[in-house]
Amino acid sequence: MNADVSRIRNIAIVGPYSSGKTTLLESILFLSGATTRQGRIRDGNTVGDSAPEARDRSMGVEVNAASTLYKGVQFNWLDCPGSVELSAETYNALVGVDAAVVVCEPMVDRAIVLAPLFQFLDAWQIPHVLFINKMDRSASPIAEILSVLRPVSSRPLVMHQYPIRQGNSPIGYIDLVSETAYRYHPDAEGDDPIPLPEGLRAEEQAARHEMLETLADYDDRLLEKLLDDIQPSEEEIVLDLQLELGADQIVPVFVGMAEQHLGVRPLLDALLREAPEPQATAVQRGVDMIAEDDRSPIIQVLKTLYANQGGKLSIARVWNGTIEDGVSLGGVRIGGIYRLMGNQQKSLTQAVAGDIVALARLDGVMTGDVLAGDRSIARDELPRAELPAPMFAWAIVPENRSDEVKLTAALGKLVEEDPAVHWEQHGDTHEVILWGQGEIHLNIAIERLRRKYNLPMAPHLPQVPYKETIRKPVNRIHGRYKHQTGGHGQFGDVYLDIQPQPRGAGCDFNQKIVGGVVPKQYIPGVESGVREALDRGPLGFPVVDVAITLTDGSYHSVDSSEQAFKMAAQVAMKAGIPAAGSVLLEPIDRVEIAMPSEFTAKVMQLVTGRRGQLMGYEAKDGWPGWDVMQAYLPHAEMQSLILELRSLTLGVGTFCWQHDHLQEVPDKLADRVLAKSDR
Ligand SMILES: Nc1nc2c(ncn2[C@@H]2O[C@H](COP(=O)(O)OP(=O)(O)O)[C@@H](O)[C@H]2O)c(=O)[nH]1
Ligand SMILES: [Mg+2]
Repeated sequence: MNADVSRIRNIAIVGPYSSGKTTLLESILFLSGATTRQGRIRDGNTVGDSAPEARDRSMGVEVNAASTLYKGVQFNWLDCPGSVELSAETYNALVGVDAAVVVCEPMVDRAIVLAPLFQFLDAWQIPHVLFINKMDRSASPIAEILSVLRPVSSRPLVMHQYPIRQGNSPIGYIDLVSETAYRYHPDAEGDDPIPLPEGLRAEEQAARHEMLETLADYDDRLLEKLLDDIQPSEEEIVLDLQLELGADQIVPVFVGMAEQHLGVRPLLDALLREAPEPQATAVQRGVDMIAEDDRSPIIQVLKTLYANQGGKLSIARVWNGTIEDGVSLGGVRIGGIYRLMGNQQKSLTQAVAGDIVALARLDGVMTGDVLAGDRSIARDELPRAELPAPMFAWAIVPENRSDEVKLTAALGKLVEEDPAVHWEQHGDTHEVILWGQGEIHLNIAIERLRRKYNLPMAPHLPQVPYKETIRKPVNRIHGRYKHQTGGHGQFGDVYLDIQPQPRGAGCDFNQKIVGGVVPKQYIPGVESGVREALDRGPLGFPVVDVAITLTDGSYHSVDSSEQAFKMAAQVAMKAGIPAAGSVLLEPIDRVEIAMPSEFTAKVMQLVTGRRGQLMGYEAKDGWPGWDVMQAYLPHAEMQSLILELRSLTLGVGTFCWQHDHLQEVPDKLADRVLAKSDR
């Protein structure tokens, strides 16, 4: 094992949109000397969020990587986007870190927005601390802030610091481990120790006692000491914090104001002391770096991006071994190793196990992929984050017709950069459909297509793939095709019975010809005429669930042909299907909606208001305080469901769906659909 590994920490900065993650990273880079001036979100000059899509929105749209050296330890930071629509980007990155800093605001009314993130971190047992930022924005006592945050985390929150305020302004903190009080002093090498404020002694004691009791829940020796009223030493407490954070048993809590660099240094110092080393994570993921005999390299891609000049970069965690520039992994040659600082790159000759670096030109390699030694790309060798189910779609058309040929290649690269985007060409409507997590997500995708691949796109809601069928049987529908052109004529003549079939039965073609009135060799012509007519019924949509039987007909010994019988069948279908009473069918999806239970009643109204059929709801397994609802919803009503669901649920409601069946569209609505349809 490389000796350097213990000098590396890989830390993700995660949390809700606008909680201050990018500002925190900016402060960290400044305080550790990696940058000489602090960028500001509002000035658009931060190291993170450098992509135009991010600057335009003052919002992270993708993972930003930056590295610093702090007190001799190299920190690799991944600043992850907070928008729920971009969670896949965040989750893919979290897979490769050793710990996460969850940044949140001291909000007392929106704590629930942290729930999905905590769920992911705990499912993956990723050690994480909580940094309550923007302490200048809240006058609520820390105990009140914590009391709303606690129910959202399945792991106990352990106060590491107790804030000191003057009026409403935070001016310092008490470190509960050493019981030392500090006044913030961001410009110096550290904060200034001050005497413990007398007025806070009782609160400090209570908070410390609570911290120790929580730590003792996972440490019997500490528990015995507490029972015997023996004070544990500072080293013992630090060791417990380290072990219990490392095992994702507790969530240490810090406070501060990233924009003013307040509370950032103590956070860094605690991470330095208490955050797990890379080796621990590797073991947890099933890679044993300690095995002396196996130093063959294993890497995993956490993020893929195409730089503006078109070069592909894969941000990867080195799980094992040492990689060198130019070597091949999984049959793919590494075309450069870089350390990233926002959009700046520094070239490296090698990277050791435990590091996170950017690798250039890994063709064909996707986010989440594992590359190892001589083996081929392993897609499932190490655990990878599950992609969220697509919830929102746009149909896209190139603004310039001539760009159509470039589209497939560009969409391929787009999906490489963002595996949460899917695209398909719809079988019925032939539209190119982009699937994703919502409007923000797809807008970013469309801006990337425009900016990186010079493909301006016009998006619109996709057509609903309606179908049509018939209501009643009609028999002996006659179709005759007779044509005389020059010498050789054409003649076909058929009688068809047309019958409705149960939903889902599909379309059948049969024949009951007796005595060869339609010769065998012409029957395939009849069938193909019938099938072509079914592709597009009188309402303009594919016809489903009908049975067509060829019962009778006649032929001409010279003029008949397969083609003529095909035409005759089409004549019969054209008359027969409308006579059988055409009806419009719409796709109905089975949906499963998850939301905090305080919103369940509202979501129920949303579903019934959208012609949904509610099947019921129950507590969501493993998600305290959440419900999951089952319902059937018309696909037409699903198109913007996620937008309303989010606005009802502070953004955290989600759903997954699958097509279930087709159902008749109510008459009034059908009239409206048909009036709008340009078919
Ligand atoms: N009042 C206050 N504002 C802050 C603080 N930290 C960050 N902000 C502001 O909060 C906004 C969102 O910050 P940003 O770092 O982009 O959040 P992110 O979306 O989590 O990356 C920006 O306008 C910051 O200037 C803080 O400590 N106090
Ligand atoms: Mg950000």
